[in-house]
Amino acid sequence: QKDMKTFTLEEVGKHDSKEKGIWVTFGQGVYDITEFVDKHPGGSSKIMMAAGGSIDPFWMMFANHNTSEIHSLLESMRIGNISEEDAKSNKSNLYDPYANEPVRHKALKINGNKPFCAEPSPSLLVESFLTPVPFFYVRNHLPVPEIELKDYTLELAIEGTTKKTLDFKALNKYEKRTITAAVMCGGNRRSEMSKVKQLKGINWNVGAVGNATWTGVRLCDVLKDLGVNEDAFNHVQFEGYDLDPSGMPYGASIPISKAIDPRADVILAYEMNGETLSQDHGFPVRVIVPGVVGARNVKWLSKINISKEESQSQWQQGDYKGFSPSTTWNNVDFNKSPAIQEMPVVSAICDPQDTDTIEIKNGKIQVKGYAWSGGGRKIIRVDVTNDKGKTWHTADLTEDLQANEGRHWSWSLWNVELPVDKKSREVEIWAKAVDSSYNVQPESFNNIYNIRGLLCNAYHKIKVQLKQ
Ligand code: MTE
Ligand code: MO
Repeated sequence: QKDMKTFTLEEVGKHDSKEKGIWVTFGQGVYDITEFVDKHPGGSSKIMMAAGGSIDPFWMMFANHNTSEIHSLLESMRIGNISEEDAKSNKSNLYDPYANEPVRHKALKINGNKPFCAEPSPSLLVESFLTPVPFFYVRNHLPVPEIELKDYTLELAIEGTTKKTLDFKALNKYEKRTITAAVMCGGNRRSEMSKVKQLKGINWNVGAVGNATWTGVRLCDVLKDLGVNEDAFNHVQFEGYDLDPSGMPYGASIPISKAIDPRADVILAYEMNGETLSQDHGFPVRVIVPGVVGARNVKWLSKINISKEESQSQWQQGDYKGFSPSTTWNNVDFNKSPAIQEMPVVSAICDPQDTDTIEIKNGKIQVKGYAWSGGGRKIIRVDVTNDKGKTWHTADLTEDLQANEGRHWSWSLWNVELPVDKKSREVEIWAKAVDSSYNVQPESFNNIYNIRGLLCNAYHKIKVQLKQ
């Protein structure tokens, strides 16, 4: 590296397009990333923000780049150096956008720090029907924005043109509503799918889900007041107050049919489990779209835009989509898959956990978990086996008894006693849930594998040791 060519920042800056070549700096290194841009897992538009400049602040913000694989990938594209002085002046512009993040509970297992991503342990998860806020998983894509209630505004726009701006008080004029709903990340249980083949994404165990009450106002009431002609538009877009280094907010959208349907229970929530929304979960206002993948439940809501188009954000267009198991990063076309909205049926065994050693009581073992399906579909049964499907035992369910037909937004907790052979040292346990459309989980991850590790809903299979 020492004997490589030295470039000035000005020279690097000229290389900011496909035609002129795309160069970036990192530390003192200069890299030609022209060929790599289209293969960037975070989307080409994201990496292009750094074209001709330093990627250091981006990697500070998206600290998941800090792995040896990614560093050596970058080094393979190195073409030279900038001078030591230039590297220093680049560095002095850096500040840590994560310096003021909220304090989190120690029980959360951290899957990523910048942005913060964490989940509770499986056994803690099924201790209560409503997930206590400190134990509710956190999935942030950007630094947490700091918002003062007195300064909070929510912009309401139709096709990009602002029609109204509400402050927190104005929002509270709408009728107060409470729903109980689970929120689940599209990548929940990814760690199991990743055993099939390498994939990209946070290595979630089974805890990227939680169940809570959400209090706020109904989106359909706010939209009605706005006077939206629902036949003229197709999507309702949301933006958050969390911004990337170029000032682009987190964004997502849902179909307008969902947004205006009073029975879809879409809520602009300001309370979670009866308390003011916490900073990590979207203070002061987030949207809860029950039955729909977590990514559309936009936190720190800044803007609602009624549009003919979906959100154009990276998270709607270039992420949170499913693919064939044969799709690779070289041939993937994100335009060909629709954005994930309603989630498929899923279940997980939470207690015991894989590799645990457990006790037999009266010839039986106790098994607990959760099950959930998207679109308001009720969990009608959870089947559990410890002989690879020769015998299925039906679990007892704890569910939201108040939920109406087609509006089963909560998860169901389940427990079952399985008879075991006293002589066996190890048992393998499988669980699968059935929803009210008689959808069932696929048996294995092999044939639902996808490069982003989303929609990980195969049977949950664990092995435990029996105490002799
Ligand atoms: N909203 C904003 N503004 N920014 C985000 O990064 N993450 C989304 C969604 N809403 C996100 C967001 C994703 S991918 C998920 S899974 C859920 O929030 C997580 O919600 P939670 O952190 O409250 O559990
Ligand atoms: Mo997510």
